Amino acid sequence: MQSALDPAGGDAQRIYWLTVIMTVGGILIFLLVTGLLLYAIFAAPERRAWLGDRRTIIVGGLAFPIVVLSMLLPYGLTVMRDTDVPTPGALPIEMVGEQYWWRVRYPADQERAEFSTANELVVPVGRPISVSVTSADVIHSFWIPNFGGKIDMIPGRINRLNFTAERPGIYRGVCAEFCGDQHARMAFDLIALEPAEFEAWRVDQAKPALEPDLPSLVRGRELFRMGGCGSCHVVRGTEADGQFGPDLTHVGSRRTIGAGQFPNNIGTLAGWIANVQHIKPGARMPSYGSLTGEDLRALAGYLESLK
Ligand code: HEC
Ligand SMILES: [Cu+2]
Repeated sequence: MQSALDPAGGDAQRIYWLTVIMTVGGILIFLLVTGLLLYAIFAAPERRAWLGDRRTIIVGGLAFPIVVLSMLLPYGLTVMRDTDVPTPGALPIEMVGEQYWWRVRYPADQERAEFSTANELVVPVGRPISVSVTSADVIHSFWIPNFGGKIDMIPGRINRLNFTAERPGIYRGVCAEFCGDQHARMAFDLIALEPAEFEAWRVDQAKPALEPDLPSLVRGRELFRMGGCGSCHVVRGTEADGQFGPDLTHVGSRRTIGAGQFPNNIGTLAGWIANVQHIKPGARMPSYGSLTGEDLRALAGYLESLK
């Protein structure tokens, strides 16, 4: 679900009402003025004489716009003042736009270690969130329509977006600034969880990867090592420590792969590994077309087991 007309957080609500009031108000005034114009053209001269009155001019041409505009201006300024306000105690999360995916980092706090994930921004409902965004390559733009404003991700600069999710749910976010071939395939999920669920998720994500417990999964891990996947991907707890691509430590727990492109399951994982340049041409990962079907299944099975 992705809609600016279904606000799910504080700012989005305010911006939504500003849009509604401006649009409806604008339409009403447009209809009024058009009505008067038609009346002035078509009404009999004796009947429309009042239109030329001094009083009509003062009321319609002076008083009306002054009253309307001096109400709208403070309203608009108040919305602006109340929008994107940093809240003390907000949960900090960092996101980095990459061609063509999203790196998401949860910094350490007193109790928890930091960890990274990809293409999923998981937040607790009811708690203010402060997302700092930047980019690793070109300018991207971070936009979750249900949560209000979009914000540019600019290399070498940190921008912030503050919001609070009001109800649990999954909301789609997109890159809103053309950033290369696969710009249109650069999406992510904002997943708003109840606070307790969020805590459980966070504890799980901070853990190192699960040890494979089946021969086929052990084989999958071996293929991952031999294929050099670890030069671009981290799997915490193994020797794979590449920083270029998404952190795969808990890739099996994610809803989608490829920045929101495919549902996450063993079939799509295998398809991704063998054909990434076919299904997301220009993505910065090579296709591994020469793996046998059996190896591909073992490798995809291993990734899928990384919950
Ligand atoms: C040259 C660096 C590089 C190598 C080598 C590489 N990858 Fe990737 N991988 C990437 C990048 C970059 C992405 C993100 C692409 C995108 O979504 O646009 C990615 C995405 C993925 C994803 C999807 C993750 C997600 O959450 O969306 C999986 C799964 C994956 N790679 C598995 C592998 C496997 C398995 C290997 C080894 C056979 C491998 N990769 C080798 C760079 C690499
Ligand atoms: Cu982008």
